[in-house]
Amino acid sequence: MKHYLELSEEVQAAKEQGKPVVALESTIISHGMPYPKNVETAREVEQIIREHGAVPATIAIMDGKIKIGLSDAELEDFAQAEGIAKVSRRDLAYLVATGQKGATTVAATMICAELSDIRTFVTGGIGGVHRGAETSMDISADLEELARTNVAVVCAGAKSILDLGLTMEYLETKGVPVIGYETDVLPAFYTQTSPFPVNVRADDSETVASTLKTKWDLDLAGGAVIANPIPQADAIPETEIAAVIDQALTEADTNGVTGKDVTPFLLAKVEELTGGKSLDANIALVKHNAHVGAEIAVKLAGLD
Ligand code: PSU
Ligand code: MN
Repeated sequence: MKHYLELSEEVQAAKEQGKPVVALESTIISHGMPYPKNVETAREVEQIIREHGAVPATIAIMDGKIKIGLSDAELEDFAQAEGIAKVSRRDLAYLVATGQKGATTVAATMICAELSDIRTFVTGGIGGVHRGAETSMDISADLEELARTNVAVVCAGAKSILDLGLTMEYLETKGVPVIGYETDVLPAFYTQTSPFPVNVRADDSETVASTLKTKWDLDLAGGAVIANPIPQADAIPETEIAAVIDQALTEADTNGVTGKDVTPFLLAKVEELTGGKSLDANIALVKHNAHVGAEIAVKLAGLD
């Protein structure tokens, strides 16, 4: 299996020295943000992780390999190239086997992180149960992955393009801890709060790290959501974002958007309708997650 993995020199060195490594996804780069802010953000996020004592590993598929850690030129390529496949669990083998480029979602990044023994993963938001899922059955594969793969995902909750209540129910059923980082309620990506209580609250990275270590020591398989609210200064007022999301959802419906295209369509539409304000918020929250995620990875490494 290991011959499918290709670690960057930086990640390889970190592994040999027992330094903490933080995984990062590539779908957020190729399908989640426009060029050039996508690559600028990717670089800044990697830098924040280094400044907090961990090593970043952006994960993507290319040349028949699962790349764990991308070079600057590879990051630039994933940020610019058109038509890169969005890779979730079911797509992974085909993209590797055919040597095509693929950007990994939360689900696929978790799989690849676990294969390379990385336990902490930082992103913006996870996929979830879509509104109307009772008829569309559109439930992100990210949730099933959280149920089975041993990687903690540091995020700013999930966007209210989703049904956050059903998303929390699904995670509860699947036994996935949702740890609120300095919060009692699930953050809703652009806003610090939502009406939905988290599972447990942690006010420091030690508590998160020891909870994760204990979970895995007890063979409680699966990941965890570490829900870290967007900084207040970067949040978008609830009423403002709610109207935009409603319009984006209507347009997705009118245009007949389905399957894996739904989330990228909604992200781009929300950005367009807020005149780029949502993108600024998105960048700010990912950087904040990088800071918190690196601290958790450092604490976890200390416990091992
Ligand atoms: N939510 C965001 N930004 C993103 C995504 C979700 O706020 O970039 C991406 C992630 O890669 C996530 C994927 O894993 O979308 C979920 O897609 P789907 O809903 O098709 O499972
Ligand atoms: Mn979907």
